[in-house]
Amino acid sequence: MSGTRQVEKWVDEVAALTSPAKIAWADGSKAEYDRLVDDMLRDGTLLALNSRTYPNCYLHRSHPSDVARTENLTFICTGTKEDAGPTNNWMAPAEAKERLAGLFRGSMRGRPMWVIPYLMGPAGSAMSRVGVMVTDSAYVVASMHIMTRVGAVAFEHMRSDDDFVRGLHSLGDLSPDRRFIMHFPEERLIWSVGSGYGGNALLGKKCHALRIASSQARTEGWMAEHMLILGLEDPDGRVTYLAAAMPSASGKTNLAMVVSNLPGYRVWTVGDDIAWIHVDKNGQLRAVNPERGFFGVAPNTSAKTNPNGAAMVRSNTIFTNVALTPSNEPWWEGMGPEPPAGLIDWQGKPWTPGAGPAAHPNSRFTVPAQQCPSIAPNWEDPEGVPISGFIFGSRRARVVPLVFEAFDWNHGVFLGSAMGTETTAAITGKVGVVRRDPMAMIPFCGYNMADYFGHWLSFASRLKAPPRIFRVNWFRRDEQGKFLWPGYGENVRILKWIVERIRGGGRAIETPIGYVPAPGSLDESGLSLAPGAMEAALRVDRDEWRQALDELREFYEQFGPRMPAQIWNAHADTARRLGL
Ligand code: GTP
Ligand code: SPV
Ligand code: MN
Repeated sequence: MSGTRQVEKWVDEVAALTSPAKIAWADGSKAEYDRLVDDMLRDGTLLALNSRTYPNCYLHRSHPSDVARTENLTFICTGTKEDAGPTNNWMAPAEAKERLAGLFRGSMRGRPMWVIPYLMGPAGSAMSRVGVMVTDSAYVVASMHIMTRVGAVAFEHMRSDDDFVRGLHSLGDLSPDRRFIMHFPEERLIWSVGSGYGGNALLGKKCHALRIASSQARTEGWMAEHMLILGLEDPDGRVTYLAAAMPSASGKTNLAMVVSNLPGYRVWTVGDDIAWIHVDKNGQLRAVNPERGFFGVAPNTSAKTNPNGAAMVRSNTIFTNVALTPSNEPWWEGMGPEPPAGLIDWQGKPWTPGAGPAAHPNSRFTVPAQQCPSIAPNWEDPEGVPISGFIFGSRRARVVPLVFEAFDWNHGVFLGSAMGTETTAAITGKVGVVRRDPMAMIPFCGYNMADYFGHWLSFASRLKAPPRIFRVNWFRRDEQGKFLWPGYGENVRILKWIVERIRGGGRAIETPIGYVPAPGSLDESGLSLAPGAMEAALRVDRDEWRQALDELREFYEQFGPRMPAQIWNAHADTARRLGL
């Protein structure tokens, strides 16, 4: 197989740079996947797991210094620094290419180079987009098989000869000193070298479907967001679709497939990480999941916390950096059973209790979305699903109530822009530090974030009825540091209130920051919270918010005059309502 003339031309250029021993075009077939797996079992890239309890499941161990996204090595290479904005690393395109050409030159010598044509989004959808990725990693090819739609289907969706995102990837020597993840949004081009892990290397995901796509979406009038998509079915059988942005390792996968603790309610999964959202001809937002699989966090996935997640990874799954039991089964912290004797840690060494986590905190599973028991029957509908509400969630031990609703669209965009979160193991660096993460997009916005806020604001006038916007925080803690809210399956109670608000009915009280559930309006049937816990989870603390607004002012100021006036106005209105 080969693609259009433009594809072939680019592949030739790349091959001239990287000098591979041969070029293999991926067709996305099962035979090809099986061959890749066989090769990787032979050379030790994969280990076969217990074929009785985990059929067609494999374990991969990445290089110990290559276990999470490296944001400090990730760049947006626009013509001007201002177009990348103050929250992105920037390098001039010519300089970036010169530096990386040095690393790519001859990097595939003696080894095969795969060309992976892939489609992001359902077949037949006008919202879907094409990429062509080149890589020297068999693990990446197999992962792309699971995460995207690989093969001829990609070429069939090209709207012109050069309608594809170019992605060049090489493992290089895996040294963080020679690792770069470079984006050229103006050329729809990605160059990634020196990492074989996750969002650094599976270029269809963060690099294409978020960083390049967000820039493309701005030009074309749609949205590329770090959001799950779910449908909440109520006891009358009505399904309301919501999209929720939450930072990395902060609950999207869990919420997207949550098993309801409320009788009569059920959640259908459309996507767990990325949403592409368009305005249809009736002024309604419609979302598709550009991905075909889940690359989800393993630790804390259990039959208790995430029964659908636990069930779906029992076959056809590639695990990366989890621990291994003596019976060749994967194991991670929070899985449920106690660690068995003779456990092997994520680096392949014997594990002893007290020696730190056996599975890497950012260990993950890669699994076809189709295997999720709650996958929505219409998850690949080319028209997408109609979005009635947006949720912004983050990890905050303090300040942010369990749930509240924005006054209107502009206020909701302000709340999204105001998000802060405690960092997780999904990125290298310190865990648990509060940082600004507007719309959970700080690592993924391929252009100036002030312009991104402006883009969000621009939808109000294009929509018949803009979706309601909600803010959630499952992670608020009490004085002793304990979570105030049990989370997981109980989060359906919050979804229920949100859908009641959207459909009319759910009761709320007005506070300076938005509408908070009125006492008794959250369904607490069958739930026993500690006395006072609900009040504490919903409380709006004036002093904490005053400080938050100060921090926010500092964050906004770095954007200078590019910051939309509506955001500053919402900030000022909040201060005024707080009596400041
Ligand atoms: P990315 O794939 O990195 O974008 O992350 P994600 O947002 O899909 O994260 P995921 O759902 O995998 O959440 C990962 C972490 O959040 C795990 O440690 C979970 O246990 C924890 N988590 C998810 N939901 C809840 C919740 O409701 N309450 C609490 N306390 N923890 C949660
Ligand atoms: C995230 O970090 O938000 C992820 C995992 O979804 S990765 O694909 O590695 O970026
Ligand atoms: Mn993510």
